[in-house]
Amino acid sequence: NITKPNLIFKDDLLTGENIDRLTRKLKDLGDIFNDKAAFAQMDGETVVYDVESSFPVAHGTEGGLFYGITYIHPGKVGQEYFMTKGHFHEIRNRGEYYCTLEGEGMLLLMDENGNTRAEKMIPGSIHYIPGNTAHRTANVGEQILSFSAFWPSDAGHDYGTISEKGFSEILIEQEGQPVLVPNIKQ
Ligand code: S6P
Ligand code: ZN
Repeated sequence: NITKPNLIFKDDLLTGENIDRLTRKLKDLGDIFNDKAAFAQMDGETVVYDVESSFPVAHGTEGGLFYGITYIHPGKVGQEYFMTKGHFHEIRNRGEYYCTLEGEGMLLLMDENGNTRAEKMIPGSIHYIPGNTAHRTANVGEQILSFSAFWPSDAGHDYGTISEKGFSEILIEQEGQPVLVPNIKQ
């Protein structure tokens, strides 16, 4: 029941051997949401996001590019919006581009000194993620947020740093608006 953007990317472009599809459910994301009491009340089978990626060259290849579309469902755990795990790239200096396809979101960016900032995502918005910068996306709207991503094939993913410490700020809804507030977990 995911609304797919049918204007640019058709299903038949995302078929073949080098396509990877993954689904992240609430039960896979226990460490990223701060409100543990609200989390415990929710169904672990709830889908938070799906990612379809195209890997035209082997992982680790220098000079290649990967492409993927992420679909984040609308929802919240307590006041915190549904969001991705978030990661640094394993080769820290590798950058990435995101382009929003549909919906409304926020891209959280944190440098290695723990400074977090956020960029508003609206259909057509293009976001440059510099190297050495952790990135996470949150759906702040009421429909699916989807965006395409383009990153170097040797970038790799480091999820450990974020899963231990999180971002220095979290994105919550206050009076109907998304606001960044300090992460008390840190
Ligand atoms: C990959 C790129 C995206 C994310 C996707 C899910 O470098 O940034 O394709 O993998 O948005 O987020 P995460 O943090 O679970 O990988
Ligand atoms: Zn990335």
